Amino acid sequence: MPGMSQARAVKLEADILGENKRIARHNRQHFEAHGVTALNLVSSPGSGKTTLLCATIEALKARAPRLAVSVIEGDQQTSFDADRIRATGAPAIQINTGKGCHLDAPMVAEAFARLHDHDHHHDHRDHHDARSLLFIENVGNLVCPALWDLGEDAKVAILSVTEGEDKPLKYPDMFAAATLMLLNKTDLLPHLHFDVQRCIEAARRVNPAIEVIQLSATTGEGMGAWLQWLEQRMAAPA
Ligand SMILES: Nc1nc2c(ncn2[C@@H]2O[C@H](COP(=O)(O)OP(=O)(O)O)[C@@H](O)[C@H]2O)c(=O)[nH]1
Ligand SMILES: [Mg+2]
Repeated sequence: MPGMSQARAVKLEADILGENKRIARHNRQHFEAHGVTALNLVSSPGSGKTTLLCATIEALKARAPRLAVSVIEGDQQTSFDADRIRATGAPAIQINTGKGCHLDAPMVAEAFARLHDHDHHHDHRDHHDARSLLFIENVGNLVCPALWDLGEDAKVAILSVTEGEDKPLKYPDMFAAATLMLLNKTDLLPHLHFDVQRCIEAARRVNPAIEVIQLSATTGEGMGAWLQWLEQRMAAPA
C-alpha cells in the first residue's frame, strides 16, 4: 500500500479481520436467538449456486411448506440473482460488493436486519418458534470467502464437475473450511473426463471430515440427499 509501512498494513488487516470476527460472533448469536440455520454457499462463479438455491426452495415448498427460507445474495454487481430467487417467492436481499471479492460479517448483519424488517411488515404468520433457513450466496470466488466468517452455521462448497477434479487441492482453504461439498452438474458427467472418486479423495485430503453429496440442480438427481442434509442440520445446529 503506497505511503504505508508493511507493519502498519499488517496491523490494519489484523484489525479488520478481528472486527469481522466480533461481528460474526454477534451474527451467530443473533441467528441462534431467532432459530435461524444460516448456510454460507461458496464456489467459483457459475458452479450453479443460484440454480441450486431456486431448485432447493421449490423442493422445500412441497416438502416443508411451513418452513421459512430467505436468501442473502452477494455479487460484485447487479441484482440478477436476487431477482431469480424472488421469482420463487422467497425473500432475497442483494448485496453488491463493488470491488470486493467476498461478503463480510457486517454486510450480512445489515442484510439480515433488512430481511427481518421485511418479515415483520409483510408476513404475519407466527413462525417465531420454528426454525428457519437462511442461505447466503457468497461472491463467486474460491479464495477470499474462505477467510471470512459470516456467523454461518456451516460453509457449503459447491464444485461443478466441469471445473476439474483437482480444484480441492488447488484451493485447499475453501475445502478445509467447508462442512459439505456439493458436487454439482453430475448430469454432464457422460460428456466429460472427470473422475468423481479422485475429486472426493482430493477434497478428503485437505479435509478428512468433509461430507460429499453428488447432485444435479437441473435434473434434480441427488436432491433428496441434500434436502435430508438440510433437515439434519436444522435439527442439530452446530
Ligand atoms: N447441466 C447443468 N447445468 C447447470 C446445473 N446447475 C447450474 N447449471 C448452469 O450453470 C450456469 C451457472 O449457474 P448459476 O446458478 O448462475 O451459477 P452461480 O454463479 O454459482 O450462481 C447456468 O447456465 C446454469 O443453468 C446443473 O446441475 N447441470
Ligand atoms: Mg449466482
